[in-house]
Amino acid sequence: MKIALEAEPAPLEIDLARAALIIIDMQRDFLEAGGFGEALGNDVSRLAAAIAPCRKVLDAARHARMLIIHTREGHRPDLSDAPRAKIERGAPSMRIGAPGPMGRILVRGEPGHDIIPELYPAPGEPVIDKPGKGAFYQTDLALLLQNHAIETLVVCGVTTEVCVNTTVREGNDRGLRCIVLGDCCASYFPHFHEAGLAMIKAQGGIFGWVAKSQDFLVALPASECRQAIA
Ligand code: TIU
Repeated sequence: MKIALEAEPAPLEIDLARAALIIIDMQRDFLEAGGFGEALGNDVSRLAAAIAPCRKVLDAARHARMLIIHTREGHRPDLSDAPRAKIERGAPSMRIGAPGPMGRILVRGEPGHDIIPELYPAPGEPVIDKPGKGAFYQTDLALLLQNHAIETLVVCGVTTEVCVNTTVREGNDRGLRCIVLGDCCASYFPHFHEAGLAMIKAQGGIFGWVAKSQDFLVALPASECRQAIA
């Protein structure tokens, strides 16, 4: 089923059977106090605005039976997949792997590494554990999208200018149509959020499109699109 979506720089049509919702790094480490985001000196409360819109989009996408993919940034407990240049930043007590109130910072399996309860993956929804900022780097995301014949990514998550932007740029270069739902993304820096969205949609949509979650929700059919088309 094809839907028409209001977006910038221009409206577009999406084949929902070939579209996936990808929710980037909505992890406790970024959104809650005591995690990686705070260790980097950020006000983590700035990310809270994205949670409710993401939840609405997640519910609607589940209802419409879209493919839904979650990502988490983090590293193996022995940090063998974390570059030294990434670890050796900031005060030693606040670095990746250091113990914090939610376990070791940005380490897989620790409470802080997991996705916030409001957006927790349902059974069967793939979770991509990524060592970098981009969701394609050193993961099987491209293979998974290829096997599902996905050509469009609807992108939500944090932070707008870091992992969301990096993933959109990676996806765009791989031939994917990337649509970022702006109000489902957030940054520790409001002006970076705005700039991050502006960069995507500038120059005729140089990396992709930016849309409002409400416009996506209105465009989605209430029916079971994936099964209807299969
Ligand atoms: N620091 C920051 O803005 N972001 C990250 O480190 N990772 C993600 O964006 N997920």
